[in-house]
Amino acid sequence: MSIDRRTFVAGGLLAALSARRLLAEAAAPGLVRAGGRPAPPARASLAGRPVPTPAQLRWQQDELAMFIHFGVNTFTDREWGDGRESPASFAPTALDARQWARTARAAGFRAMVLTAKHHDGFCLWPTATTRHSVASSPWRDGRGDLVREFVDACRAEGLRPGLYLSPWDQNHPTYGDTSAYNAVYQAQLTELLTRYGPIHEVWFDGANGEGPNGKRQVYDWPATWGLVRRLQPEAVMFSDAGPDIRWIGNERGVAGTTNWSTVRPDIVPVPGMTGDEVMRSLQDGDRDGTVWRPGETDVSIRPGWFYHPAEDARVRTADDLVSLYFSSVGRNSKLLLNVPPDRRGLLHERDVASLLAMRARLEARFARDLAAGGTMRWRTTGATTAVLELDLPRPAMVGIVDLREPIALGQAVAAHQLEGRTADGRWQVVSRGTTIGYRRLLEVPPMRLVGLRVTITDAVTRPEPLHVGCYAPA
Ligand code: FUL
Repeated sequence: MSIDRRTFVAGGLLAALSARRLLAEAAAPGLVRAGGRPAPPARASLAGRPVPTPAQLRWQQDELAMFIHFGVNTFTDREWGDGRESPASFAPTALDARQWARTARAAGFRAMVLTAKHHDGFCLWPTATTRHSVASSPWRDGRGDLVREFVDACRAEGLRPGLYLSPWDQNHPTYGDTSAYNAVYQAQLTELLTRYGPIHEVWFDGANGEGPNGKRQVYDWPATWGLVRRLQPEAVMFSDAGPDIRWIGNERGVAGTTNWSTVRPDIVPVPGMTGDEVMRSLQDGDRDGTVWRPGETDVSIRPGWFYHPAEDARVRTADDLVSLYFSSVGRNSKLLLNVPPDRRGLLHERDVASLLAMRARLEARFARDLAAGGTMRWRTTGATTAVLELDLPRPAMVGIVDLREPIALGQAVAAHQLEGRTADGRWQVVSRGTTIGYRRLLEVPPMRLVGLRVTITDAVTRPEPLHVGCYAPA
């Protein structure tokens, strides 16, 4: 049921202490500061390399965001509507955005993104730009505002809210009449970004199909991005071309094993481009990138993005979800996991069960850092090489190694090797890899170890001390 959008879219030494403080902040439960002041910008950077803004850093540290696809498609059993749906079809019987947010929070998510409008053009808020919205539906007698309920639920549960506004609109009569529709689209964005308080992420896809009048629309990305910056300077904007967060290049939930948060903006200047070099840059980023634009991995818990009763038996298992976590968060990305509400307007029991089981598994896996209390030695061995040696406080079976760079200063490591030391004092190579970034989770063959060594064999600039965590095998 899932549609691959590419088939459619046309077109000095930082003390180890401060690294640890950065990580402690990442883990701090008080992280969500909706409406709070932004942290001061990162002062230092690695030899002039790009660094994240405070908003990009927060976005990454959230690790897990829940994507909510909900709208007329939920009721017509389609993935893409065509804009001719009757607003009367939008009739959830027991909608409770708080249940979405409660589930998200209980499952360890820290943000949520709602489809305020999908390609069919139906708006989930009462907009002045069209009658094709919840205001014409039977839900809450036409007085409902789902964006409001969503944002309120996020805030009540301490989650950062985000909104997806599809530029492709198969309902609006002006679509295809370029400047008229661009004005409508900007008016919609303005409503969304001025009525509901701080919005953390604004999500743009690149789909650009025909409108009801058979005409093709030319989007004005610079104006759109400029408007978001002006109305919500602390929001991050997602699209293939960012400008803040880039698409990871597939909808399978897999980031590149090489994943730079830096990109060359000339390779993907606008959303919706295709080609090998575009896909490579989305997936891996660019070692010589001049802009900080980390990758977001969006994937659904079900085959489709919208709810279909026939897919109730095809919800991803907790094991699948844990493996998605490793292939996204564990590869310097963020996981935007779609969990579509059903026709009641609730997350389905099966999805909720998988999410909570995923959380229990992740907590069990990362319950005890076997490196805590050990001794760490960091040594630079050349202009772009270094070695980190860790003595575990006691011998332990190790199955997962968690490496992190202090990315507030940028991303440096291009190649690394991991060795484990056994009780007889021998070192054995357990893995070799490329980038590390915010977080690199390595599943290694379970071994009883007394120490670990990470050798950085290549970097774009002098690397800063890494954080290393070790966990027992699953
Ligand atoms: C794509 C859309 O075409 C899909 O329907 C879905 O919303 C996905 C997340 O983005 O561009």
